[in-house]
Amino acid sequence: MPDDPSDSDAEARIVEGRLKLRQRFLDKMNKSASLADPKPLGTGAPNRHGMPLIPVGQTETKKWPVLDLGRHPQVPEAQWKLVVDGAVENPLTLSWADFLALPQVEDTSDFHCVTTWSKLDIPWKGVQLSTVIALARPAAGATHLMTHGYDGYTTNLALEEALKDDVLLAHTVYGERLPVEHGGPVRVVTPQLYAWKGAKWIHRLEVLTRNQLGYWELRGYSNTAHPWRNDRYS
Ligand SMILES: Nc1nc2c(c(=O)[nH]1)N[C@H]1C(S)=C(S)[C@@H](COP(=O)(O)O)O[C@H]1N2
Ligand SMILES: [Mo]
Repeated sequence: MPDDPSDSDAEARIVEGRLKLRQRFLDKMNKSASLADPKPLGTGAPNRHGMPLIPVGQTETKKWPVLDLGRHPQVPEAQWKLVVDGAVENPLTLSWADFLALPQVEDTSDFHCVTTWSKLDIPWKGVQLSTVIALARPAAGATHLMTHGYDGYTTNLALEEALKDDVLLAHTVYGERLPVEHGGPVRVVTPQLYAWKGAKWIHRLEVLTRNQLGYWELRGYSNTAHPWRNDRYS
């Protein structure tokens, strides 16, 4: 459990834990495709990370389509739980109140769906995924993360992707609570990867010591999912 949020020492420890964990993966992170690709494919002015604004094969949309397996679990905030387990020293389960007591961030980012639409400048609010992973203290051999939704959906992430600053556990969008169809109460967003890497209705973060495939990855979608390499299928 996180400490009392009114305790600023506790908050400082949480922030420090996040930075330390990020440091462990910084080298891999800086070499990852969305930060280090020498020839990113796409069009338009550089985005926040120096990549072309619209990745290759994508078209900007103003609408926000809903894409999922068709089950929209209704999880009231009072019953919502976030489990962090697997290769960690401190497995934990956060309640809604625990989650809201963690340091909150706002971040505006782009959303690239593999079905070729991109929605730009979505204003999210939530908790950095790295904050929650750091609380659980990944074991020395931890390399990947399996994210599980309440609908049974899974998707895998390398930790150097999962720990990026703009990867959020988002509970608010456009100033309102995240609607159920877009994954409320809480979803993952992965702005530097195709959007299927962000599990809606997030329920469990399972830290792994090797890569495992999630729902779409088992069905032929790419493990790495880098939009500026047209990295859609494996
Ligand atoms: N839990 C869960 N998360 C999911 C999915 C899903 O079926 N279940 N679909 C993924 C896919 S394929 C995409 S493109 C995005 C779509 O997010 P949106 O419906 O908010 O546009 O959610 C991703 N996260
Ligand atoms: Mo998708």
